[in-house]
Amino acid sequence: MRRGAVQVSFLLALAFLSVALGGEWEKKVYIATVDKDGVQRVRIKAGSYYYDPNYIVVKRGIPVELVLIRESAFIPHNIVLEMPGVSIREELDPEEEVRVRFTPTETGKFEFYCDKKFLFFKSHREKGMWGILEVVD
Ligand SMILES: [Cu+2]
Repeated sequence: MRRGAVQVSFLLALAFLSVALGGEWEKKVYIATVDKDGVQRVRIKAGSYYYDPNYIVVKRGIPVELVLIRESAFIPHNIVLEMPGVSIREELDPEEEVRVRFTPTETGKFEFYCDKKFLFFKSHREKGMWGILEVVD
């Protein structure tokens, strides 16, 4: 094989590996609306290794309910979210939706993520299992 071809196949292999192993983070935006019961309800799929949506916009001062659905049966996932007045760390369940409720009191962008990690492998967060909750007025 010529040198150029070797380099191209090497790059292709790398690209394939980075997708296969995670590490891709593609922004998936969801702008929450207020349900009839006055709650901003957001359904989030949590899989290996992503949240979908992973960029959520909510309004300040209105209750938020995150409804999390774990897509993977065997790989455990959770959600961690720290923001002023809110401290969440919930394990997710492959059988049942997990609901997390809070009311954002301050505007800003706050990161949520999965803090699972297997042995010496990259953490789920490093593999792309994180997102942003943006609180606006
Ligand atoms: Cu995870």
